[in-house]
Order: sequence, then C-alpha cells, then structure tokens
Amino acid sequence: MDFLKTLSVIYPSSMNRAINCITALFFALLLGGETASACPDIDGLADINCDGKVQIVCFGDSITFGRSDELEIGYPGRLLNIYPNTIVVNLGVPGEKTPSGKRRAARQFASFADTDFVIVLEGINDYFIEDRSANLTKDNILKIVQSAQNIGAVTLLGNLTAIRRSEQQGWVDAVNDRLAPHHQIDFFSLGNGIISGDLIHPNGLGYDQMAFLVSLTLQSASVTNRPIDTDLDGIYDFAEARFGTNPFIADTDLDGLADGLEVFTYGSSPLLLDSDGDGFSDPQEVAIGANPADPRPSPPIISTLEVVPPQS
Ligand SMILES: [Ca+2]
Ligand SMILES: [Ca+2]
Ligand SMILES: [Ca+2]
Ligand SMILES: [Ca+2]
Repeated sequence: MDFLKTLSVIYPSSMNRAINCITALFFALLLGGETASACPDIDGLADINCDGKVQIVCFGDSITFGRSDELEIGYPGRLLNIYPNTIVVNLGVPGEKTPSGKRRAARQFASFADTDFVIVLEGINDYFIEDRSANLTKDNILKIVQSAQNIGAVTLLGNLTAIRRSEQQGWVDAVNDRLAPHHQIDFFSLGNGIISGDLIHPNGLGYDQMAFLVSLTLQSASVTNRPIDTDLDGIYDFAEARFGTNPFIADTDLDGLADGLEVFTYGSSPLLLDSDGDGFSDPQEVAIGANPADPRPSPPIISTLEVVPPQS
C-alpha cells in the first residue's frame, strides 16, 4: 500500500469531563476574539427593547397612509424595502386632524408596546379646523409624541411637508415654527417639488425621498438611543436580568463564549459549561460546528487527516 491514512474521528458520546475542561479552555482561547453585536442589530438598526425584532410604527394622516402614491405603499412601504428584515406598521388615517390623532394615539400605541421606533407626522389637516390655532396643533402633536414615548419607543417627530396650496402655506409655516425645537425629521426641507397634482400629497418620488430621510434618521437614532452594554458582551444592561446573566461580567459561566454569543448566536446557556449535557462543553461544540444546545449526536467530524508519504 502506497499511502497510509490516519483518521482521528470524534464521536459525540461519553468523554472524560476532566479532558473536556482542558479542551474547553483551549477552544475558549481559540474563540476569544469572537464578539457579538449588542442585542443584535437588524438591517443596521438597534433592537432597542432587545426582543429579537425591530418594529417601526408610522403614525399620521393621509401622507403616512400614502395617498396619491402610484405604488400605494407611501413612505412606510418604501421604508420596509430599505429595511426588509424589520416590521413596519402603517398607522396613517386619511383626513385625520390632531384632536382625533391625539386621542387615537393614547388608545392605539398601547397595542404596539413592543415597538422600537415611532415616526410621527400629522397636523396638515388642522388647517380645516374652523378655529384653528398653530399652538393647539403643536400641543396636540406633542401629546401624540408623548403617547408614543409612553410605550418606551424611540419617537421621531417630523415637521409638516411643504404644500402647493398657496393659501395654506402660511399655516404650514406657523406650525413648523412651533415644531422647530421638537422635530427630528425635516420633511419640509424636501420642498414642494415632491408634491403631486392634488397640491398636498407627495408623489412617488416624494415618498421615495421621505423614506430615505426617515431611514437616515433611524440610523442616527439607533446610535444615539442605543441602550448601554456595560460589559460589551452583546446584551444590553437592562436585558441581562432576562437571561440571568451578570451585566458586569461578559462571560457569566466563564466558558470562553460571551453571554451575547451564547444567547443570540448559538442558543446555548450563558450559565452552563455544557448546555445540552452531552459531555462536550459549549465552546468545544462550537469549535467543531456542532450545536451546543442539542444533545443529539452530530455526524462524526474528522479532526485530523494525516497523509504518510510513500516509502522508498
Ligand atoms: Ca425590538
Ligand atoms: Ca452586557
Ligand atoms: Ca459563556
Ligand atoms: Ca454540550
């Protein structure tokens, strides 16, 4: 025989635990540089409440609803195209004025308590309130914002879009002046070139630009509102209690895998050296591509393959 092949095969079965501990340490060192993002981001956006999804609620009137949009999805639908792995909810009610919007917000946000971000854009219909007041509109808008903040969502307020009805322009300016200290999204800056033939709703291009503007704001809001992760283990401080982990120790069970990696990436216990009790430590299983949370045997894995040169 020209070649002698030596195969060393690991079978996930009973193994001496002392050896396991030594090899666990080895693999831990091997994996030491691996890190997880904090309560993992989704499409680059922070999962503010650390529930494994990013939910964005868009609250407003017909402009949020998407009236006069050829695609009939408005800016929220386009936002979902930009962030396809998030959940975008369109809570636009055509024709709504802020006295109604304020009451709806107080009622409706309670059903969306798991929301990470809320976008608020309302007020343009208040022009049609007989005894309209820019101050009252501003107050109502801030109450809508407060209702969104009450569920713990990062709330981003937009000022009113520009319009092409000259008689209403002064009203829009008056409201926007009052919103200036409070808004985070400057929809007015997009100008009235994005407004459709009905003179008040954006056209498709306008909704594109609104969605892009919102997406930029969401990105910066993700950075500025990201909860604290003191030990940089990939789990926000407030969420560590949920998993029983220590907010000041990155690797609570000291097995070499950071808490965030165990919880979000591998599904193993951040409190146990051998999560599935199969005799192999979590880092050992991770290193050989086995599932540390599943005790069923994995296929045999070839760890070494030696090829002996032919003898002369
Ligand atoms: Ca979330
Ligand atoms: Ca942490
Ligand atoms: Ca660990
Ligand atoms: Ca195991």
